[in-house]
Amino acid sequence: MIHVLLPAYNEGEALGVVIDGIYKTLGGSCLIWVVDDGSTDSTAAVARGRAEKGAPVTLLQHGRNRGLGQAFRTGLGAVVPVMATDDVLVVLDADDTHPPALIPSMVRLIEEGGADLVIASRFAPGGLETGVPFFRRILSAGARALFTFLFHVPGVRDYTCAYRAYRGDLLRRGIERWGELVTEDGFASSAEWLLRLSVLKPLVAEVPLVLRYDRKTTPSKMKVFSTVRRTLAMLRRFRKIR
Ligand SMILES: Nc1nc2c(ncn2[C@@H]2O[C@H](COP(=O)(O)OP(=O)(O)O)[C@@H](O)[C@H]2O)c(=O)[nH]1
Ligand SMILES: [Mg+2]
Repeated sequence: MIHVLLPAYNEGEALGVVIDGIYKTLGGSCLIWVVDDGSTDSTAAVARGRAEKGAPVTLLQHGRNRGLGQAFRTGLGAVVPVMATDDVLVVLDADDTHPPALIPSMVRLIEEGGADLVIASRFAPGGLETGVPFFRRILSAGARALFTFLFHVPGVRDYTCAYRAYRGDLLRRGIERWGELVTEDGFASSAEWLLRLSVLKPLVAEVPLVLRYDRKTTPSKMKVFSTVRRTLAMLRRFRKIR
């Protein structure tokens, strides 16, 4: 079974397209978990509408906005307990910039034993970013250099893209090791999750991601300066506890 986790905060305009793309790609072999994090737009209504039409969507909701990391924790808390060892969890943005067409190749790498963790990577050969503001490109390139320097994880080029697939067993071992895979509340949570799993020495593979930022209809929720600050603090803490 493939579980797909979509953290969504005010993604009403994009979420329907994303769910339809996933369902078209995977059909009945998936369960889609939407974490609506206190959205004030149609996000919840869109998820419910797709479920009523028969798409395998489960809606998890926070009463108020609690941040991307808390959405990941809520999602992990719901999904991991129902995952079999070789089930796969795929996480992607709900803003229609992460093409669902990559999911089958990511899942195949895990099912065929080639990987425990697969990253849709902007920095793998063939990867590309379209429409990403210059400043954001500098940031992700800078993050890549810093992470590689401090914590090089074999197989990883893209440490900050959240579009990934995880083997159920890896997630379960990670939770046994750490209690929580995610403690950060904001966007630093995604890198934290990867670093925490890295101590288990997973087999990591990347597939090239063409990040379609030019398709983004909803505003970015990333607070750039706070993300940089929190990421640096997370890295300092991780050095001490790993
Ligand atoms: N649940 C939840 N999801 C969020 C929050 N902030 C952002 N997201 C989601 O996380 C994903 C990444 O945010 P996005 O705006 O696409 O960031 P960007 O693509 O890096 O500019 C999207 O699916 C957002 O809806 C939040 O506070 N809570
Ligand atoms: Mg996005």
